[in-house]
Amino acid sequence: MQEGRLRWDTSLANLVFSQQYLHIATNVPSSSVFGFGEHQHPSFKHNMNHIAYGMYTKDQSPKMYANLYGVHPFYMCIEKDSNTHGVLFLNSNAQDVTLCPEPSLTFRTIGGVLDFYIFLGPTPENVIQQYTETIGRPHLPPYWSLGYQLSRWGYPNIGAVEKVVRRMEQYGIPYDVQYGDIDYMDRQLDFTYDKDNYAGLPEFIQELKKDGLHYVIILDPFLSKDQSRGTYQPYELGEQLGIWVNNSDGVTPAVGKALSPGNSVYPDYSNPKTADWWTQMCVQFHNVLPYDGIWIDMNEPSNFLNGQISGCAHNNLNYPPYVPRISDYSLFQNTLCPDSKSFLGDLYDTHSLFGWSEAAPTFQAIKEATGKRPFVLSRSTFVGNGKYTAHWLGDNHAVWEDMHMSIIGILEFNLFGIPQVGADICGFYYDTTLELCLRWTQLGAFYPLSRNHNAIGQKEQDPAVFGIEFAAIARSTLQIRYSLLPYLYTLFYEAHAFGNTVARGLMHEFTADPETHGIDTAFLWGSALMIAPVLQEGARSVDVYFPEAPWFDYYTGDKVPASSHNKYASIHAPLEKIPLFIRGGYILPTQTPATRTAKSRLNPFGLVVALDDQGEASGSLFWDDGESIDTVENGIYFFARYTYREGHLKTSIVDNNYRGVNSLSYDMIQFLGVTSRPNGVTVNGKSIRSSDIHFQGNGKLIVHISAPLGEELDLMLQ
Ligand code: MIG
Repeated sequence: MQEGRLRWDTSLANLVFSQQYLHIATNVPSSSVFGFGEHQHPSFKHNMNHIAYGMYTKDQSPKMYANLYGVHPFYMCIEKDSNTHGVLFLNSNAQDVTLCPEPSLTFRTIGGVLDFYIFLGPTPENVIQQYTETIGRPHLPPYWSLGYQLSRWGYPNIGAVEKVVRRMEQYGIPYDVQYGDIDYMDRQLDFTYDKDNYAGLPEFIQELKKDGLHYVIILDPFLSKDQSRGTYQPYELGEQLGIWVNNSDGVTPAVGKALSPGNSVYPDYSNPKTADWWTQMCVQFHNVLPYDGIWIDMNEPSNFLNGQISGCAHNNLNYPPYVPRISDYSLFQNTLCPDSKSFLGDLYDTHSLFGWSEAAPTFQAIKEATGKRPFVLSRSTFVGNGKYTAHWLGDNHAVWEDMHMSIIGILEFNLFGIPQVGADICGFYYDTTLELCLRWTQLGAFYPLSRNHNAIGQKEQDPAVFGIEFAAIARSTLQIRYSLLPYLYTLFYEAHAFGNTVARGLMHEFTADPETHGIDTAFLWGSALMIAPVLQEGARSVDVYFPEAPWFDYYTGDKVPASSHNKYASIHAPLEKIPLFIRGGYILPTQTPATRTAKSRLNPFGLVVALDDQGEASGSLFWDDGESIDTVENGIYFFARYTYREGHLKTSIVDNNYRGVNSLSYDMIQFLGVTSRPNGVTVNGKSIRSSDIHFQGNGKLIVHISAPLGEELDLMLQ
């Protein structure tokens, strides 16, 4: 980091600091600016041509430039010398930021204080490590939640779910999680299930579990207040406790209209009493429906009315003098009135914290109910949500453009410290098409959160519904995901322990190459795996940019020729293939896939050793039981570091406190970029039979071995 470099120069405009209008503007050192959320916009690297983004949580299907479900006033800027810094504006009021070509940023908010944090990097990864150190590191997800997930709104009954489970099985498509959307509920009432259409749901969930599947249920943050007395305990108890968001009088509950029948009240999760009640309701409901995880939806909070039933009064909170550039310039469109009262203050100040405040009590509830590591999927998020939840990008459309947008969203949420993120694979609204859904399944196999979901009324779009050819492609692509899960899980460990991103833009790794700043059609898992999906209908090739580094084709092991470096090369991508590349210098742990992670976790491990130009590589593996609470904090895990140099692959076991490794072994080591066939290979001093050594002319060498995972491996190429 250079001394005396100016990253924030606020001499641009006057500072305004008043009760309901705060304004500060700054020049920034370059126009390579990333972040601010949650929005859909056409490029990861922001357009600085007078673009304004509002930030105020809103139930709104992704729409260009509009404020969406979450609020993240955080950006990262790559300076001219490629040092990178990040800035958080910690403020929960409705606000906007305007990006201008000077380059400059203008922040306007309508409350709170000007509370800025600057993270000096100097690398993009360092920035996110420092940012998440401040706001809370992402939780370690349960291993099963890294498996493939299936959902839809509109399974009419349990039989429809059964049918999907069966055809997934029939085609052997890897799959770990089934969701229950609001269809499972009795009239969309939280903490109930439909005893007609979903009769036997508890037993059904038990059956799924026996089969290694997990079941995640949706819950909405509103409770119907209009059920007959004595029939809806969650509401009655909450009413007794007085835990709802209140009207401006601070006493009477704010009443809106949402999914459930009648009118609804909203739990005020910022009140510790509400948090306790919610946790208790979720725990109690687990005795009825043995769910594994919880999906919290509509927590912006969403309301089908604009404000309360009685409307919003004409005052400074509901109609502030300056309304930021948010949709419809309204603070109460499809939500409660800003003058409503929460425990922490007026919704005017706390509105965008609603979903965030629901996260910790839901996380806690799953811990208590299951005794296992929680999985919470939240639609609304704020700064710090990653500590408790995953996120999906909301109600997208089954159109090609939204596939591209999903990459941008995923990269952004990795900047926001919520690395377990994905978009609805194949699209939520509209009927998908076979080719779109196929390409999206391929891309979605590499979302950190890989979930196919769609809306009621749309056609079925699970990967088993399109017939045998589609199913075969989905199977083989998801098998790649499953075989790489040990690598992905290790990245999640690094995110949890050190704050690294999981999915990252090429610019994180090749910051000095300005071409990478603008790339959002390809992305990386960690440092070592590049994913370059087909994003266009009819395309059978992808133009892939190869930054200066050794790259190997994942499928063949062929080395990308140096003549293709620092430029775009056309890569063949027939329907059955998503282009993938492994970066030289890295070692990736793998495992033989299975249709469930419960099974794949017992399979033999492998290593992919991709050599750099010096013939060296390194990597690591984090492993634990995948589901216990706080394994990292309690040190109950296995961690190995791998290095390869001068023909010598070595493991050093750094932590060895997970007994489960004792029944696991390595069965294959793959080398990429080997210059010639070795004369022999030894493992821990013993020679490997030559029939177990396969060398391909392109530098790919496969060695079949049998060695315990829990012991240090010492492999020599002679
Ligand atoms: O009014 O639960 O974004 O994923 O399927 C719609 C039904 C409420 C919105 C979510 C979507 C979910 C749907 N929900």
